[in-house]
Amino acid sequence: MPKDPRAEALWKSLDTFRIEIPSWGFANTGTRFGKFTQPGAATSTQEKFSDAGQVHHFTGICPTVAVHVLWDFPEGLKSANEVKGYAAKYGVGVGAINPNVFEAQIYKYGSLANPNPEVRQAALQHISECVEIGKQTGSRDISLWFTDGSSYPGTANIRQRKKWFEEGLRKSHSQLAPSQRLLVEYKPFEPAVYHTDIADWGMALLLARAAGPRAKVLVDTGHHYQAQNIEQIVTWLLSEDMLGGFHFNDRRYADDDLTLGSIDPYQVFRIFHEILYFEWETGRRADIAYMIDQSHNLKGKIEEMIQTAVTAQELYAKATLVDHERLAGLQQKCELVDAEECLKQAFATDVRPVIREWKRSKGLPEDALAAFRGSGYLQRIESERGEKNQSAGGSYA
Ligand code: RM4
Ligand code: MN
Ligand code: MN
Repeated sequence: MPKDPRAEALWKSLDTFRIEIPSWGFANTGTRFGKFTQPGAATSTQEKFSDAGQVHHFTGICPTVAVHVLWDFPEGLKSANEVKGYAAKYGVGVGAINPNVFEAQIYKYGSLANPNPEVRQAALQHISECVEIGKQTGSRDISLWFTDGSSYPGTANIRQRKKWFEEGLRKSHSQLAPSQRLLVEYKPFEPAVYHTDIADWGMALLLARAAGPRAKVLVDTGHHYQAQNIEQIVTWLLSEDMLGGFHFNDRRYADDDLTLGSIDPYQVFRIFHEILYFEWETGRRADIAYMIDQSHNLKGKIEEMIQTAVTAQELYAKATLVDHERLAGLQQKCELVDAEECLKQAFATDVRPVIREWKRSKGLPEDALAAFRGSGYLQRIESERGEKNQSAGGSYA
């Protein structure tokens, strides 16, 4: 461990920083117009876990994999043991459980807020099965994202739908084991384009509060309007003890699901900074699940996931370099230039030498991407899966 106290703090933060990767980041994905296939894309849950295991093997910081029920658990609860087996086989754990109440035909007009009570019941039933899956896999978080909303003015009773959501989330919360949490994700648009039932952090916050004490808000960094101050949302949720986790990704226009930090690394740094500043001020660790939610349509899937994990680690490390005590004093005296410089200096510091040293001490490769490329894994899966993937893509029409 280095002697300098700031480098020591950085080192300690590297020991604790972990980020969860999504199973769906390894399968073929595309745009609204169709899927682009990759010869090495995962074609089964087992393959997704195998690929995720590679990311953890080379980075050492991605020990869990978020899963989507439906895509990864074709037989629901009955698939739980099988999925647990894949996780163990490839050296990772099962992370957040993501229910899927947006693909089946019955959800055309919504799930928990569907005017039809039978559909609301079906959605509740699915979420309750996901809670059970979580108990079996030892997953802490049930991560809820809903497409519920409407696309034309006057077509939905928005207040009534809010009540249905309160009711559904309360019932879902009542099924949690004491160790489990519900995370409520928000998104202002898409696929509903006029109104979305859970459109922003304030709505997610109110619904999480209505659901119960173990429901928190999930911030997906791609789910905001242009120019919205995301780190302010983060600070408000922290101060309300309502920030449960993140879906990290970057965006240029809308919910682009680009590689973290590819467009605006300073944004990610500012989020980490606010979290670390909160921790310094309160003397307690913020209980936040850091997760990735990206769709790698064009880049190699495993390579991009490694790139993402490495970027997250570097930006987090930079944020630990902010001198909090000095910053607090400067803020108090309204010393604007020097206060801002506290952030800018930390952001400009090259943390890679310390991270390399930390990796060496953990027996990890210094360059995760190069080590993965040199391993031959990609060539192997491309030849194994190439044929299956050839027929997987194409247009939706
Ligand atoms: C949504 C949202 C959810 C994710 C789906 C696939 O935009 O971000 O978290 O599960 O995409
Ligand atoms: Mn998301
Ligand atoms: Mn999204």
